[in-house]
Amino acid sequence: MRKKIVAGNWKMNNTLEEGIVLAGQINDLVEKTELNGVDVVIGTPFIHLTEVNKLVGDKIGVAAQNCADEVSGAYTGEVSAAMIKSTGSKYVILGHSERREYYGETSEKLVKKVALSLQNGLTPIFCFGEVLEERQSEKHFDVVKSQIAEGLFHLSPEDFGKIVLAYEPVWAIGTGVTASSAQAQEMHAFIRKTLVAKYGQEVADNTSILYGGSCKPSNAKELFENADVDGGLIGGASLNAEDFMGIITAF
Ligand code: 3PY
Repeated sequence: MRKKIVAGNWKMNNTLEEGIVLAGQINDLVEKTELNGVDVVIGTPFIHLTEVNKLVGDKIGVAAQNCADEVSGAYTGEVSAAMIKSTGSKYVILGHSERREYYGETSEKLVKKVALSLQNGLTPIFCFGEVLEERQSEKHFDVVKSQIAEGLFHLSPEDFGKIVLAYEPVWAIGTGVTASSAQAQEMHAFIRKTLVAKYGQEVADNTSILYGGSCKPSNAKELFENADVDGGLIGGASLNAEDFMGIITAF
């Protein structure tokens, strides 16, 4: 089902105590705000998941930022999809460019992570996007299409319908540079057209496609007004409750 979603990605920020304070502030604001049908998600480090899930009300879903590509066993330092599910979390962010770049996250690994997430009833927020040189050399559409196809196009239409997509141009992540509203819409429309070709109009129309990359209260409205932008995956601005609310209420 296509939904409007604003999902925070805290990345590797906040001690447990700081995370509890921030989640409490976000929850208080969300509880007293009319959300106009927007689903709010907080993506925390693993150590916060249990506590944040206990603290937030029904209007907020909690996400992990990664999961293991194996079921269980001798994988020191890894956290499985089943463990994430057991904290009460509903979502898992997969394939973020920082994981692709720094932790060798390949499409092959992502296929396994997507499968384990779905088997455990988690909704993957599947990220992809081009680097600056790829955009400058006009390869950005091909790159995005391949990342989606390699990570997801083996799925049945039914399973694909459980995925949330997040287009995050790498040149806009942590740089303060945002894709213009027109650049975001152009890519999101291309993604939807790609989904129509693979899965048909109905599945494509029902897929939520989020924009990520330096989205903030000052540019969220313009981005979210686009027909094919269904919300945002928010980095830095999700670390401040009021800024995050400013984005949620931009719809
Ligand atoms: C950003 O906005 O910087 C992000 O990477 C969101 O995931």
